Amino acid sequence: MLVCTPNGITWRQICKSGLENPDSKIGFYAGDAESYEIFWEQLRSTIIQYHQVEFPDHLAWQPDQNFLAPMSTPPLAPVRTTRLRVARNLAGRRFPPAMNGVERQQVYQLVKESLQATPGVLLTLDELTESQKATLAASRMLFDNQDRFMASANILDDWPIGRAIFISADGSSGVWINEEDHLRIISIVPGYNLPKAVEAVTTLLTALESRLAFAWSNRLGWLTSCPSNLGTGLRASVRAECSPAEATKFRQLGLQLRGDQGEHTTALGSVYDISPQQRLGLTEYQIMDQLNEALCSVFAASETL
Ligand code: DAR
Repeated sequence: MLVCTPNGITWRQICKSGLENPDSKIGFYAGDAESYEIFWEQLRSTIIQYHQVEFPDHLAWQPDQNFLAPMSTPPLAPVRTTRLRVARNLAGRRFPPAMNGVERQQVYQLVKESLQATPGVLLTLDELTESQKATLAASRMLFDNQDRFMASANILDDWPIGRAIFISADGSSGVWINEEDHLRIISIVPGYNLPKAVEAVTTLLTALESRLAFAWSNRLGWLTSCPSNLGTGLRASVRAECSPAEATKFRQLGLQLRGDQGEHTTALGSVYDISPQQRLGLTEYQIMDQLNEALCSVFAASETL
């Protein structure tokens, strides 16, 4: 008898992207919250290995509910921008890998209503002018349908139905609607400034969570399409200029270095996107502290040379 979740999600659907893209790091995308329960034994080892956490099954881990405690960060000349990204999915709904066009439109409408009182502009991707696309791309707030891993996972199906971008009035933050998750809450601030990025992200997240319920499990925290974002759903990163020796030091400290143009890109010249990999089993503050410690130790050390 074919095993599937109450929403009809099968193991083959969860594995589809990894089967079609052997170079995947994870290879799985959950189609709903129940995927992590029904297929827990199949997913458990990947989650433990990626996040370097252990799961005594009786241990219910609770993320830090006060989200992000501001922290003071010193000026670091090599850092061009600071970015925080929080992933959330709406409770009780299928996730982007398993949605149809009607469901994607429904999520868009729910999020649109929840942001009505928040100063900013909401743009649907099917209405963007070339000029708006260029402006969003320049501020790294535009998303597209070019990721082959997500295409294989059916995350890009029905494109561009239900896809939209909310930009805050001051332009420092935004919300991607129906990208890899229902919500990606993003702040990008100039230079090295985690407190300002924290303030921008929490303003939007507070507005959203006052009207919407997010998919959560006591074992895994906030539930995301990709297991790599489970737990806090937080990716804290900087774009920074660093030498090959500094890049090696960051890798030795366990940080991920990506190209400057986003995931699956290589660095153009000496500008890297630098971030901790772990999102699960620690608080948002600990993730940011890990990034802050690494940046200060590597860049401060270089300044003394
Ligand atoms: N293509 C997936 C991505 C892994 C992490 N990044 C995400 N979720 N955007 C892979 O398994 O390589």
